[in-house]
Amino acid sequence: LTLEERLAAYVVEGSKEGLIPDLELARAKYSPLEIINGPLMKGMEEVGRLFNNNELIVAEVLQSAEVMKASVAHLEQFMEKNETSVKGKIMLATVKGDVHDIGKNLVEIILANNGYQIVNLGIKVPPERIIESYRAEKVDAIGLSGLLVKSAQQMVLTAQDLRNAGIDVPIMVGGAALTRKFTKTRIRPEYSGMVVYAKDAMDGLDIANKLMN
Ligand code: B1M
Repeated sequence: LTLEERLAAYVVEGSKEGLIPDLELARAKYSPLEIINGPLMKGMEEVGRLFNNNELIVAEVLQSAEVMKASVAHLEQFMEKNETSVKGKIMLATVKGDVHDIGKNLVEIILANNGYQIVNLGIKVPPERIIESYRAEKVDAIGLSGLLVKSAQQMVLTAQDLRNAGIDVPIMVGGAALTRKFTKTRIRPEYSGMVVYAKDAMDGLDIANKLMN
């Protein structure tokens, strides 16, 4: 197998044996984000496909997630950091009913490395907790993540609850089940502030930079 194929295979097979040395080899050729968005994401897509075909069980997908998390944790130290002054404070949450957090945590790393203070509320976060934390933390924007189809609908409900609580700071939404169109036609009309769709973590950073300007 080529180096790239091996990296994808660690994720698919949920195996960490040899992972770090291969990540180090990859670092000679690619930036940390290129490694994550390239071969590692390719492995995750394959995991999603196999899982969908009932060729993997949840316990196996969990091991794949562990490999992805270990890779991101290793690569994080080599990511570019632009520590200027604090550009803003952003809250992140995976919406109620959803446990997927690898994407959200990647967004946290990228934003934190680029001057943002992050309040990460974790997974399965109900709207009440977002509202409560917003009041305590006074963040400049709220980021919602969700990978399940039902999470897109949960974002609509969350936006409604935030609006009803009188909150109107910009909301950034992202995650696999979401689209720009759904964001525009279904979430935006339910909120009084801005609602922006981010397709990946770098897009999230671009959006945050625009919002804070
Ligand atoms: Co689950 N899962 N999972 N899963 N899982 C998916 C999402 C699924 C598509 C797999 C499939 O069937 N093909 C499917 C959803 C189906 C649907 O709703 N249409 C699915 C399912 C069904 C489930 C369960 C219901 C399975 C079960 O129990 N029977 C269950 C759900 C439990 C729940 O949430 N209540 C479940 C559980 C799990 C694990 C726990 C085993 C594990 C998660 C571990 C964890 O996160 N700690 C897991 C995994 C790993 C996946 C797949 C394989 C990979 C997700 C991932 O981490 N990708 C996934 C299939 C897939 O996506 N290919 C799948 C890598 C990550 C970096 O990408 O999160 O997309 P992603 O983030 C991207 C962008 O989306 C964006 O930036 C990131 C990249 O830069 N982004 C944002 C994300 N959030 C953002 C927020 C932003 C901005 C950008 O601003 C705020």
